Parts: sequence; C-alpha cells; structure tokens
Amino acid sequence: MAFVGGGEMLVLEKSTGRVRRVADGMVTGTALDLAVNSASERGLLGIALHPNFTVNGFVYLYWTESTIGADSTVLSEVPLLGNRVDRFVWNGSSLAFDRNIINLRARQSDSGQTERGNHNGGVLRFGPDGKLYVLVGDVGRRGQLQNLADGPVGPGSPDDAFGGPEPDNAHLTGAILRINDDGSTPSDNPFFAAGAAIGGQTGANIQRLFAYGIRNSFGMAFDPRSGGLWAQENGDDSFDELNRVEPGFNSGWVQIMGPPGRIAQYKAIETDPMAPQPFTPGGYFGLQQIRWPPTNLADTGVQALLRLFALPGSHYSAPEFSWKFGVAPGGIGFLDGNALGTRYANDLFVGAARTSLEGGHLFRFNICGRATARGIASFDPRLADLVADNLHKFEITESQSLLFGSDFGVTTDVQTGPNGNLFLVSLSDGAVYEVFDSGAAQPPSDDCRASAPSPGPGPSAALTLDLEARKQKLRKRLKLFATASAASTLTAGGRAIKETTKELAANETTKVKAKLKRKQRKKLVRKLDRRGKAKTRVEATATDRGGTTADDEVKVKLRD
Ligand SMILES: [Ca+2]
Ligand SMILES: [Ca+2]
Ligand SMILES: [Ca+2]
Ligand SMILES: [Ca+2]
Repeated sequence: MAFVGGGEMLVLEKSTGRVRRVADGMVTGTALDLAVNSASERGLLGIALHPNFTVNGFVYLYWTESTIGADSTVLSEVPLLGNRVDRFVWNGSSLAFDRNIINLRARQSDSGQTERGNHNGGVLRFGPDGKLYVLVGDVGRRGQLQNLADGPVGPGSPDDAFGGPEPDNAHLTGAILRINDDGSTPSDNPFFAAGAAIGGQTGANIQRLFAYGIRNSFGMAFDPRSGGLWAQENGDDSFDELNRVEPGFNSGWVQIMGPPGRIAQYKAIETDPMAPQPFTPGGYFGLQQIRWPPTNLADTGVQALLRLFALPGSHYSAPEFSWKFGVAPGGIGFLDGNALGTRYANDLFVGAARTSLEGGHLFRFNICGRATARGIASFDPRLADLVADNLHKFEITESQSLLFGSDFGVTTDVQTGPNGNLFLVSLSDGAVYEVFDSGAAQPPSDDCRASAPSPGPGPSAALTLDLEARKQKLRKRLKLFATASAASTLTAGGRAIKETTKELAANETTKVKAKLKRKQRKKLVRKLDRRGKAKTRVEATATDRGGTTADDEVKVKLRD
C-alpha cells in the first residue's frame, strides 16, 4: 500500500500482479498488471515510494516473475532469480517500467523434497537516510547467510545445485539489503569493506548487506521517532521475533531463534517428534530443509553464538520480544502521531500472517524511551522476560495484553495514512482497513511516563518493564556483572564498568569511558556469556572498532 497524494492510494494484489488505484474507499482502476508467479508465498509482494516521489514519481515494487508471460500458480514456472525489485514511474494514472534494481533467488527445487515457494520476504522500505531497504527471506537456503559457514554438508560442498554456501547471486537470501535508489551499493554499508576484500560476485553481494541471519519476514518498519529499523521474523514452529535491526545485525538463524537463554526450548520444540498440537498434527520436528536437520542445533546459547557466521563488524543481538511458539506475525508498522489518542501515539502494531489466532490478530506494543533507545514497555509481569510463553502454536497465553484487534485476517501491510489514522491491508479479506478514533472513552493510559521511572542521567532513557517483579533478578544480574568487571585483565575497563552497575537498570543502555582493547572487549563479552548472560551486549562506538588503546566509549546493555 502506498499513498500517492490527492486522496489516492496504490494497493497491491499478490496473485494477479495488479497495482490497483484506490480513492474514497473505491477501486478506481489499475495502474499496472505484472505477470506474476504467486505460488505459495510468491507474487506481487512489496511497494515503496521514493522519498522524492512528488518530484520524480519513482515507485519500487518487489515481485515474483512468472516464466510463461502470464500469471501462474505453478511452483516450477519461475526463473532461478525470479524475485525482483524494479523501479517504475507514476504519471498520475499508471506505472511505467523504468529499471531493474536487483534479481533475487526464487526457485526452491531441492533434491529429496517437494518444490516450495515460501520465504521470499518481499518488504520494501525507504529509510530516513534515503536508502532502499529490501527484505528477502532464506528462500530455503542453508548457506553462510543462514549461519552455516560451510553449508549444510560441510567444507567443499555447495548448498545446492545452484551454488553456495557463500552469498553468490543464488544465495543472497535471509537478509536485509541496503541499496541506493538506482540499485547501486552505498559505500557506507556495514560490510562494504569486507565485501571489497572478498571481491567478485560474492563480495559485491556482501557489500549490499545491512543485516543477515534472518529466516523470513513479512514486516519491516522504521520508527518515525527514533529512525531505527524494526523487523519481525517468523520462526519455524518456535520463537517468532521482533527485532531492532542495527547496521551489521546478524539475527542468528538457523543456529538460534529467540533469546540465547531459550536455546534448549528452541531445540526441544523443533526436534519434538510427536507432540500433535492444534494446527500442527504432525508435530514440530524439522526446520523445513531436510539437508540440515534440527538435531544439529547447539545445546547451549554460547555454543550457538560461537557457531554464527561472523562477517567482520557483524553483531548478534537478542530479539526485543519473542513468542515461544509461533503466532505467525505479518506486516508491522508504527502509528506516526497521536490521531488515535495519546495512549497509542507512536506505538508499534503487528499484524498476522495466518488467521489461526483471533481470526488474524493485531498486536500493539507500547513503545517508550527517548531517541534511539526507544523500546517495548509492558505492564504485564509475564512479559518481563520479553517472551510470550504461549502453550502451543497460534495460542494467546501471555499475549493478551498485546491484543489490540481481532479478525483482521492476514495483514500484509500496516501504515499511517496521510490523515494520521492506521491503515491495514488484509490479504485474506481483500480489504484495506482504516483504524480511527471513535471518540469513545479509552482505557487508562499506559504511556511511558506511567510505566518508566523518571529518566536518570546518561545517554539513553531507562525502560523498565516491571521494577518490582524484576528486582530479585536484577540484583543477581548486578552481582554477576560486578564479578565480571572485577576480573583481572580488565583493569581500566573493569573499574569503569563496575561504576556503571550502580546506575544500570534492567534493559537499560549506558555508555562508560573504558580503556578496552579490541581483544579485551571480546574477552569481556565471552566472560559474560560464560556466566549465562549471553544476551548482555557490550559494544563499542566507532572509535573502538580498530581496537585502539584510546579512551573509548563502551556501550553496555543489560537485558533479561
Ligand atoms: Ca497479472
Ligand atoms: Ca534472532
Ligand atoms: Ca519445526
Ligand atoms: Ca514470559
């Protein structure tokens, strides 16, 4: 869905490949009709307007091409690189092809299993930096971008009949790409230097990466307040995630889904041979691709993190939120402004990719904090661990406080309209919904002032979930932290960090001056991980990237 001005919007039809013109609640025409392959999750999937759309009319579409020159629902009728992003020009009534931006993997004909058409991603968004962000799912690949450095078999073997495990053109999957509006690669991308060192097709693709290790997603959005990128990620049967995606982010798939501290649950669910459950009578065993079985998964969070495919400058971070069993999130978006009242201002809304839970749930996350520290806040003590511990797939336990709406069907897009209301595209209902303020009394406010203590000094606001409930945990955590910081080799850094622990609250980020060499920083991270604190994040600002001995800012984040 895209708002093109004059009260008009463009709405995509996944299976016909048509871009429909909609005004005043009515379809008024067709701006474009593409020959799409819409088998499984393929089709006309994503749209984004250029930041200077009103001047240049540029419209970007993510779609799956058919090989027969007409719409197809046959899995095999697709080119190898059949997912494509193209640029079109809007002339006020129709869209004309301008240029191709990128071609991505679509075909999934792997030996030993039936052909598939899922995990294409398909979300396009322009960032506040004017760059185009393209989300592509793993498309069933098991290569380096799925954190298998040597592919599914081992050193010397490709991922599949079309290459890999390195990210050649057929294995540039499970990632968020950041590209210029003309398809070229920005030189300030996180792995630009790493890709240049590798060179060739693989190196050029690594240069395009903004993030990787992502299984699949139907939702990605920029927070209009912080400018930060958020994405949801669909797990197999376990651990759907909501992530803050910073440059160089590695989400961990296939080695890890959900928080590292929950790795045993991830493995247990995905290797469960029986467990007939509602919606999954066959049980949960398997990670879809038989060439890499779930029995390969690590047994501890640290072990899993050590197995990640680490591009230079990459970082893993645990999800902002996750669901133990999949609820299948779909499109996500922020409500930009307070058109629905202060209670909902600037919050994050998460639609459904299935109708199994609440007929298509619409979850709302209360987002608090200042500037880049904006994050999820909740009053439900069960969510203090940032995990909704539901009982099986598509089950509401611990998500009750998040439920904002029901029966929205399959939500493929969530956006703030020009009038400030929330607009949702429902694929299953064939409808666009507008959520507006009816004027009825709203529930008591759960705004940020009420849920968080007054922000103390420091570069980021404190974001606490439930201080009382977390007190014991926090005390334990601080003790561990103090022990770690007192350790021998971390003299200068140790002292600084110990001081910090006095002020740190759960889930709070702080910066301290610390004289840490690159190796020392790594050592500290390892130390904390060994103490079962794998989600603790210790990262340095840019000045420390080279491992200098200068006084660098070290950012420490305590997370549950
Ligand atoms: Ca068509
Ligand atoms: Ca993850
Ligand atoms: Ca499974
Ligand atoms: Ca929980």
